[in-house]
Amino acid sequence: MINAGRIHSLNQLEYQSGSVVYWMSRDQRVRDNWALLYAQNQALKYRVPLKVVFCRAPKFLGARKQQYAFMMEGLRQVSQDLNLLHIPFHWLKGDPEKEVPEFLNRTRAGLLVTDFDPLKIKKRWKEKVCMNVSIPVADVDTHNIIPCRIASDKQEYAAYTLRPKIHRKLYEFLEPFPELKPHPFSIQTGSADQTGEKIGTDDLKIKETGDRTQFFQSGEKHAFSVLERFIREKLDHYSRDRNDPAKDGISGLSPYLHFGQISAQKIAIEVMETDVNEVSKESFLEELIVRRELSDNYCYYNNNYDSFEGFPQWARKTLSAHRRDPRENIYQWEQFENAETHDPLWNAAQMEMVKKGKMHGYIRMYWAKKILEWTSSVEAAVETAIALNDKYELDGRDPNGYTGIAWAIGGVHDRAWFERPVFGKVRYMSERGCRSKFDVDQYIQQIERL
Ligand code: FAD
Ligand code: FO1
Repeated sequence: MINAGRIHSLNQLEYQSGSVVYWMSRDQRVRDNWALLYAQNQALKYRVPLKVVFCRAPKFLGARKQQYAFMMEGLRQVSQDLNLLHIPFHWLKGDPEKEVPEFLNRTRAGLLVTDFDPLKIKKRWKEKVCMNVSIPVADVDTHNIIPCRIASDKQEYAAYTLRPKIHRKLYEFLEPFPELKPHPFSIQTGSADQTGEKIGTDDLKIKETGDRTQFFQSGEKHAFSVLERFIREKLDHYSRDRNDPAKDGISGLSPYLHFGQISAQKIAIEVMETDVNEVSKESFLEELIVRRELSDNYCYYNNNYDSFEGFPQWARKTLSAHRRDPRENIYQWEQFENAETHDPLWNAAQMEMVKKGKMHGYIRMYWAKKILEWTSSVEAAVETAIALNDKYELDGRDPNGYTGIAWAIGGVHDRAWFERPVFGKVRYMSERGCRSKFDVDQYIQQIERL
């Protein structure tokens, strides 16, 4: 059975008749997907067909071909796996606010299920869809282990205020996933939506060469092989190596988690079952569960998650007091994008993101903080960091990114430190500090060799 805490009605309408549709968006997977499981259990209850629909929006938050190519490859595998279970997968293309209601009304659907997402753009999409359909709509939080709305009913101050709330409810929600069943009620042949227009990636003009990252292979099956390799080869020394960009010590799971190709809950269950040393397990689960759910909490409860206004009062005050401090260097967009600053470490981080599509987690903190140091205003820094992050990161356009940037530049979920120019009391990071933590020259050489 599905824990009712995961299901959230978006309108007060009752089911009358018609098929059940799961509008897949954030959680692009067949296995371990509570939204899909809930949609099937409603379709079985009403003895009606179950359909899955995905609407490809143009230019989603600055996404480029690489990210679309990765996503579409994963969705192609999803559509194949669903067809094996007699669950048709429909591609829509265009503005979801228009295309989704049109699909539901045309096919006379009776119930819409979608997946929880704290981003403003998704809240807007769902509001508009609800205004244009007259059927019950529910969203299911299948991205978080503890559903975001259940973990906390307000914006949390820091990890230490959310952690106890998470740990108190973890065992209630950390349940194993039931299997999805082959669906017994299928649509009559020739009915209105049999067409289910097939959209490949041809209209995105994705070239096999430059437009696909060769560092990450997309899809649910590959996501599991990345997890298995992480558990087998890296988890044991994760707490020792996770902050060393010169080592390959982190999981590499974020692109798969971002596109929902693997469930964080499944990862947590698999990791907990291993007999790896407790310190590394705890350190990984802290990132996977507490830090990640803290990002959803920040974006869900703070509409200014992507701007200076979202920062805590103390940070806005101290950063404003230092607005007029002279900046030693000021760089323009092209100099950042092309990694042409005076700092070889920063340039290497930027090049890692551009070449691999994924910058090492530790260096993202340094990378963002230097953008604050080398732009003319805090607002320009936030805008530049978000734009670069969402343009080049495979795992970009994600609550973790907006929150990570707000942490680095605006002290969100952090505390005040000793005051200094430009940063005020926001935590500072220096190249010297990095040199005391890891082999900076080795990292730079590795990136140059990419
Ligand atoms: P691992 O260390 O193996 O972590 C496993 C998972 O735990 C990650 O996939 C992620 O889901 C979660 N996690 C780890 N660290 C964090 C964190 N600090 N905050 C929230 N969740 C975390 N993450 C993104 O997914 N997309 C982004 O666009 C993004 N931008 C960031 C920008 C800045 C300035 C900062 C400081 C952090 C950003 N992060 C972002 C968070 C973190 O750096 C990445 O999630 C992590 O590096 C992904 O690599 P991994 O899965 O190999 O990491
Ligand atoms: N979700 C959609 O429903 N439709 C899209 O066309 C779409 C494109 C897209 C491109 C890049 C990317 O990183 C994410 C994209 N997503 C899309 C949303 C994604 O699945 C996540 O829901 C959010 O980015 C994070 O919450």
